Amino acid sequence: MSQPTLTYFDIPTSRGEECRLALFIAGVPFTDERLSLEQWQSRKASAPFGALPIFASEGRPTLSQSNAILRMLGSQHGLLPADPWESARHEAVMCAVEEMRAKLGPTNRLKDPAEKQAAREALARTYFPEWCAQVEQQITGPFLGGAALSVADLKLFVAMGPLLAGKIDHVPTDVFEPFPKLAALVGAVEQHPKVVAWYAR
Ligand SMILES: N[C@@H](CCC(=O)N[C@@H](CS)C(=O)NCC(=O)O)C(=O)O
Repeated sequence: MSQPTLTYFDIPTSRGEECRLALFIAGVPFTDERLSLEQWQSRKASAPFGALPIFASEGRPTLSQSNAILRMLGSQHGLLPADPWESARHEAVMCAVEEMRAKLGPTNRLKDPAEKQAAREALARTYFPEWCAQVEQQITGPFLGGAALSVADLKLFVAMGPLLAGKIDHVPTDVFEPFPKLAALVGAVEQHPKVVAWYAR
């Protein structure tokens, strides 16, 4: 049986990266397929929901939607709690990350610099403090559910790392200062030996 394939763009951020990290940490040998935008155009129509990442495994229908892929990998490989209620709580945080991306993502596509700045500053003033406060309340520490790393931690790390590091223009890092558990979680994932190993490859 051939190894499964995770298909995404060749960028170290966002939804595909969190799936690659989960596969690597779980120790699953996989084909890390990275598409250029041109290659993607010819594949888009065949993707289940017209978007990446997708995860293909022999004998199974191709899986789409990052949270579904993460949930499946998490349940199969001990990267989600065994308790269904606690596992659903982790999934709720992953859904919250997708909601946050739905707010931030459109600002990436704004062409007018003044418009982009205004949109990002508005998110920094109102949306992010509220969203982070909600997520902060969910974190046991250091990881979401305590000592064990989960796929929800990987998703928070990939989504929040650039924001906490000040890499997103017009979203100042002091927005995140009132949320020490969130910062500690992102730091703990970054220092996890398997995450370090993934970025050292
Ligand atoms: N809800 C989907 C969103 C997928 C999504 O928007 N993927 C982007 C990349 S992160 C994409 O494929 N963009 C190219 C396109 O839509 O053609 C998920 O969580 O996987």
